[in-house]
Amino acid sequence: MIDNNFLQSLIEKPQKISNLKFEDISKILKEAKDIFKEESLLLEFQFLDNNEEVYVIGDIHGNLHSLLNILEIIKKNKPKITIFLGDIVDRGIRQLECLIIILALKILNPNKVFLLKGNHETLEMNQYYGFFQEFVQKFNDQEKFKDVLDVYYVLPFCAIVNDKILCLHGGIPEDIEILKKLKGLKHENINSVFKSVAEGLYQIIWNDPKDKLMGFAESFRGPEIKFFGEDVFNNFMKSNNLKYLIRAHECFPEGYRWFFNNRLLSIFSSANYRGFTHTSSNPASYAIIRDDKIFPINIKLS
Ligand SMILES: [Mn+2]
Repeated sequence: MIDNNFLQSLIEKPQKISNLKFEDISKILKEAKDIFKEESLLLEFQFLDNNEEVYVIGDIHGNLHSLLNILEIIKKNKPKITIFLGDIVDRGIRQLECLIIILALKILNPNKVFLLKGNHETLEMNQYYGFFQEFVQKFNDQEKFKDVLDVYYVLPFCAIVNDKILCLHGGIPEDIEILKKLKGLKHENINSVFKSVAEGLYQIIWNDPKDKLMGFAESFRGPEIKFFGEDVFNNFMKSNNLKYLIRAHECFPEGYRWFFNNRLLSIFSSANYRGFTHTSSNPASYAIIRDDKIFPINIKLS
């Protein structure tokens, strides 16, 4: 067990994280992994009290400044639970700090803080966009990155709040049955159904909504990744008896963006995002779930 005061000190003074030895980082990764692997791949939360709030946080991408601003808001407003939609690392300048802070929060509050898998919680993306190189350069050993991958490997893929609100990183997959297949399934049981869920899980972390599109369409992001239109979105939601979808994965200059008659909310929690071709001046955004409704918020950073 890691000392709670030590974890708390990392959250309060993130500058300590870059001086940690690998042994400390490894302990945090392993303890977080042990918690995640006991969770269902589809998290389900029920709140009976309508005043209880869930905060949903989008991509962080190594933006420590945005993350610390969000944590201040959480500390002040005390939501019942907080769900991070993944993409914690890559691209930003404080990637290890962001990952370790969120894992420390998870270890300290396993029933209040949740992390879903994004497309950047993978080796391929980390090798291409920087976190793998940063980590290996710092700790001088490629093998040590395995501890990070062990965490990625057991992360849940989606969460449903009060049977009505689905949260995930990218979008709905073509497989309309995927949620039924994942229900109650833990990572250790995934082998039995892996073939039937693999493509759906991949699309959950990669797909994007698109206005004025019918059906699914090829995406510029890569083979097997899709755009989805309002008609297939409505089918998926109806078939699964869902009201809203909250997702992340895309940065919009205005902050959050609604799609499909205000039933899909897209959030992104890394302000002034350093994207592929240029730096955007977007505000960081997040969502609050209260009384089975969703409220998007753009943050003014301090
Ligand atoms: Mn993403």
